Amino acid sequence: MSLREDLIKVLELTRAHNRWRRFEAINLIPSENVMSPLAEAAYFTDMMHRYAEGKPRKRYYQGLTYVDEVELLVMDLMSKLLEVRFVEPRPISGTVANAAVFRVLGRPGDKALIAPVQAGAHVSHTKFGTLGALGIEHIELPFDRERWNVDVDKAVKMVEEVKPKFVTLGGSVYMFPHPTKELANAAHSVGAKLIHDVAHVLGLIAGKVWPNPIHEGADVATSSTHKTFPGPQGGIIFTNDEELYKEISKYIFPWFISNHHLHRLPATAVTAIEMLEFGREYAEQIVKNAKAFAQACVEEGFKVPTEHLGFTQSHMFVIDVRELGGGTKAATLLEQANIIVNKNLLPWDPPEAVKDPSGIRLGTPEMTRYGMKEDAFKEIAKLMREVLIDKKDPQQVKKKVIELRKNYVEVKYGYNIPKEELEKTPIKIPMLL
Ligand code: DSN
Repeated sequence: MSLREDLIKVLELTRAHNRWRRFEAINLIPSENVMSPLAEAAYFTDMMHRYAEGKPRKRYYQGLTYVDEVELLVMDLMSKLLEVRFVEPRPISGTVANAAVFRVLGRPGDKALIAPVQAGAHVSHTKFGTLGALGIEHIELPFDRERWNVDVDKAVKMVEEVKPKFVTLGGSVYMFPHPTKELANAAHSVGAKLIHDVAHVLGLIAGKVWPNPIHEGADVATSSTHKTFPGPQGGIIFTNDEELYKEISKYIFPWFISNHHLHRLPATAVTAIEMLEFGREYAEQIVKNAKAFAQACVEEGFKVPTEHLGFTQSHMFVIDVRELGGGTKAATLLEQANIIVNKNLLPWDPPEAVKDPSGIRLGTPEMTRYGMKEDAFKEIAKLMREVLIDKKDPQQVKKKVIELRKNYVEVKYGYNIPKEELEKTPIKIPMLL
């Protein structure tokens, strides 16, 4: 192919992606979301080309007059939103946030207790990921399958016996709040720290529909900024512990980042302001939608293993699809019908089942952001039944999915670009559609 043909191809692939994911597909991946038009405009700035090592007003680079002020605003707005004293906004992802905290609190050979992998601990919490790369040993906390949560009594005993350097809660399959208070007390009694990774539920915490672990005794929380909190992809650390904050801030640069991808900052600030204004309404609707969607899935004939617990208190739930051919087949067929979900390990799966696990994981944040309410999610449950239970041709169901999606293309609970901003901007860069 000529360079010209390559150029046309890359632009066409990008267009095809944008059209598919913005206008034609229903995205149910619980770790994804979309920014508002104003946050997107604030993301696409010259800051993406600049460097800023160090902290605001104490940089190793010049040219950061405005970046410094924006970064300070992000810290201030996120502190207000999360009702904490200290926010470190420089990690470029949740995994980098975890790496920095794990490294400050642990050394090679130390032990950490984590939520069980099959029950949703993030790979960065484990010996297979960041914790392992730091040489820290992972030991899984006992899990109560009936309650779909960490088994508190056994976990407290384990903390007292193992005496780890830290305990990590939170994860990626996260329907019910983990027992932060009890494990913080246990950790503190043996001189350990409690880290809570709230990546999945940051927007729910901001909207006051999920407990804030820092208010429940966790020493430090880590997160990404693009799941239920609908900001740009990035990471964040927050705490009320001044000493710990200073230690983390001292080491995150140069240990884990040099530049921290500055174009994230204005978009994160816009999203924080949106969440201060609309966050409660948005978070409440996310959870209402998740409960109604899970209930509708059961009514359509799917197995939701947390039905006896009221399905979920968060933005997500899982379906056991073993009898429908397994997670890989189910997720593939749904994708052919333009319904995007994850395949996911369920608690009884061995780790090697990761390529074809028992479950699929579904979440409501993105489609709620596009304005879907409970009735729309009931429609989605019906369309999923047509594909997976009635075994209809996914290509036929896809037509109905596209029709449904047409009604939900504008981002709600966020800001549009004000007309006067559009008129005064000298740079006009449309998304390729
Ligand atoms: N947390 C992962 C997920 O839940 O999809 C992404 O890092």
